[in-house]
Amino acid sequence: MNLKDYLSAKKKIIDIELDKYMPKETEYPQIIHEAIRYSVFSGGKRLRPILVLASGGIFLQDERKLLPAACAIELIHNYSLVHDDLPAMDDDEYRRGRLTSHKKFGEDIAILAGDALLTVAFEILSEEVKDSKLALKIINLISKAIGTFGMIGGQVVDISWDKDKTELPELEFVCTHKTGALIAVSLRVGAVLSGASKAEEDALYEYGKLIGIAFQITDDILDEEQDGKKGFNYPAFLGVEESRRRANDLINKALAKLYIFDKRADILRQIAQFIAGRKE
Ligand code: GRG
Repeated sequence: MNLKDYLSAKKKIIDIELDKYMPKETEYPQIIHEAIRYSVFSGGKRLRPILVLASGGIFLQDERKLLPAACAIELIHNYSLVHDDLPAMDDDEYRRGRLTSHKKFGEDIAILAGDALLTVAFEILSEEVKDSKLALKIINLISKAIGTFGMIGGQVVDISWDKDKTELPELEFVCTHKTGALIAVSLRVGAVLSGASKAEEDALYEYGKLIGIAFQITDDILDEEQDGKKGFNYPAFLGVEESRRRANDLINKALAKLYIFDKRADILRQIAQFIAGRKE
């Protein structure tokens, strides 16, 4: 299957599954259910859950075992975007081409919608990963990836850096933690759920870390090239050309991590190439 077909087929499966987990808009108190559905079903690429499926898909034919965790990770991603858009953080008016949650529902509901998305993710993990030992392991891995030594830590450094003092290592920290940690754990979760060996799990996790940084660098390049947004990002430090070179270098290193796998990892190889060349 080519990558475009794979991505669109998996996105459909994930959307159907997410719909099952999200309370209906008619459920009381309606406003919060409307707000969480508004953010979740607004056209995200579903990259992280697709990475869970692609990683686990190396070892498993039946992806039903992977879907709850894949959805939980997507919900966590959506929580992070809703909170990141708030006036206290990035203060963004639009996301995925529509009003951000706080612009549409007010700040109070947007904060609660983010909280609800994070909470429901752990509800899903604790209920739907049927092997309780595995569930505990996955919950632990994800909590670490999104906590103060992971995504939240990256966000803290991102919002608190000083224009005149920021150096490249801080930018790298933001990149690996804010963006990379959730991407990397997606690969790891797929591996753990599907019974990969420790060496296989480690290889996939390393691949995830590398594509996670490359993903952020290409995001920065797109911001600069398409939206003219200037910020403390890779193009600002290194220029567009060097940033692109760095992203390609990371992708090559990520591809090298997959050498232990046969053609069942081809989708991950294609995803890595896609990240390097992405235009959205
Ligand atoms: C608020 C705790 C907290 C954390 C926020 C991830 C994050 C941390 C903020 C997002 C800021 C941002 C836009 C970072 C750039 C990289 C990135 C994560 C882009 C969005 O991910 P995509 O492109 O989004 O996968 P879609 O819309 O496809 O789901």
